[in-house]
Amino acid sequence: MANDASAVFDTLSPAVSKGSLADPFTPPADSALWRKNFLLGAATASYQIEGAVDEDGRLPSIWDTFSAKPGKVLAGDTGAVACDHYHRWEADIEMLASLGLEGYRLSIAWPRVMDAAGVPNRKGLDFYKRLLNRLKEKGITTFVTLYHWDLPQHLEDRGGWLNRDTAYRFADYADLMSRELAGTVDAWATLNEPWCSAYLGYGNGHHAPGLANDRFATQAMHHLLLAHGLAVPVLRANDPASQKGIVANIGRGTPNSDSAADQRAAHLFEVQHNAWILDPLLKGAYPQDLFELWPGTEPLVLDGDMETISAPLDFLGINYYFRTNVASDGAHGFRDVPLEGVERTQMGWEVYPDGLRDLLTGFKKTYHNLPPIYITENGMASDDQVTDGHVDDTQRISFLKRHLAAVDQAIKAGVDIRGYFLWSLMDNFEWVFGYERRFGVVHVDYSTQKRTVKRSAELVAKFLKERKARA
Ligand code: IFM
Repeated sequence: MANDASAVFDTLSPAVSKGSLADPFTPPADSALWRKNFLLGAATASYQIEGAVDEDGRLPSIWDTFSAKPGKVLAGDTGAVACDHYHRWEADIEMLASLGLEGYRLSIAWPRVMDAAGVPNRKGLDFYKRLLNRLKEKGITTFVTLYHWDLPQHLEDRGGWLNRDTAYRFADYADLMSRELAGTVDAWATLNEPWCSAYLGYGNGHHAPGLANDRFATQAMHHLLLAHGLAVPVLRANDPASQKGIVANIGRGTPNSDSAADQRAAHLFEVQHNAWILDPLLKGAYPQDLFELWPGTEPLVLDGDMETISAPLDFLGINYYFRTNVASDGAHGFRDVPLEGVERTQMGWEVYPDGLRDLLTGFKKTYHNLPPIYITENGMASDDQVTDGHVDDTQRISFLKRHLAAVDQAIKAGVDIRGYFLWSLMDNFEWVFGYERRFGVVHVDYSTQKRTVKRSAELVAKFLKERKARA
């Protein structure tokens, strides 16, 4: 669904809109990206942009608690203000539309819309209603994620994702949201990146709630996937016209040598990052190799759980960022062996577009029931500065071009990929890295909240305008 914001394009950098700058972004003429129905949008998440953590009845989330603990987040940053999107949402939607972006992926803050007894919080619900209605008025396709890591703290106080009951509370939350928001959401994603919630949150403790135990990680994952499986039929019943799916981050692991041990290490890396989530969803079983890596960590699974988890999906969201080069650790697992002389981003992550193509084509072979795919996140952080009112994010432009070429190659190899969302619409709270790492295609000055469209966004806008003109 395209929106009509071409007039605003003319307010962008004059050099780009007049075509006097070289265009290092526009895909080649034979790229699938030129297809009008290939959705090109941008993504954000509630805790990373909204701020207003104490307003209108919002309850604390595990990220409020975690980021308040000394030493957990770089520079002691928290999401208390973030991009102040809760107050600036109208201007932010204007900006999104002005770029001609056709899709917007956002998430709902669970602690903003429901209290501990499950009673709806009208003020919180109204915020999302206004936002989604405005997006619909603008003709923007809406992808709504129900859980992008901001678990209500009161649920964590009762065990969080280690407690099976949290999965049932999630289904209640999905019920409320889909009854309230039906008709304004084109696609529902239950969870964002359960790998991060389970492993970083409960396995190594780097993320909220900060627990570190492999057994916790596998049990938390099971309850997260169960929550997803319980929510899907609820969403189908309440909002039949929308698509239902889930978003997984995927990782490419490559072997450091041809040795059988290193090949096995790379396989185990991908089992831990990809198959741990995709096998239960698409095959109805956990990969047994996972328990070779983490012996004795099999989760408690009740009768019927795997059927619930593996109910058919309308789409699978894929988030991809980098690859990891690994070697055998000499025991059951793998260890990272960072490659020298490769291109990296501000995160230190290797730029490796082929990994996206190779994983997607591999999934098509592995999963015969692979649903249509949206790339729900892809992008990079760079230390962007505003100079004379402009941000020249050269590395990001090249990164996006190369990753979109990888998507095009996967489509040509037969993978059904329907769209791509830039991560992120604007710089935001990058979890444990706070505000230092800038992933946006729009720069945010956190002292003034001024937004400055980066050159990458100008070029995406220029391409979308050309595509629209040709349609
Ligand atoms: O910022 C995150 C996002 O919340 C989830 N996917 C990865 C992004 C970059 O780290």
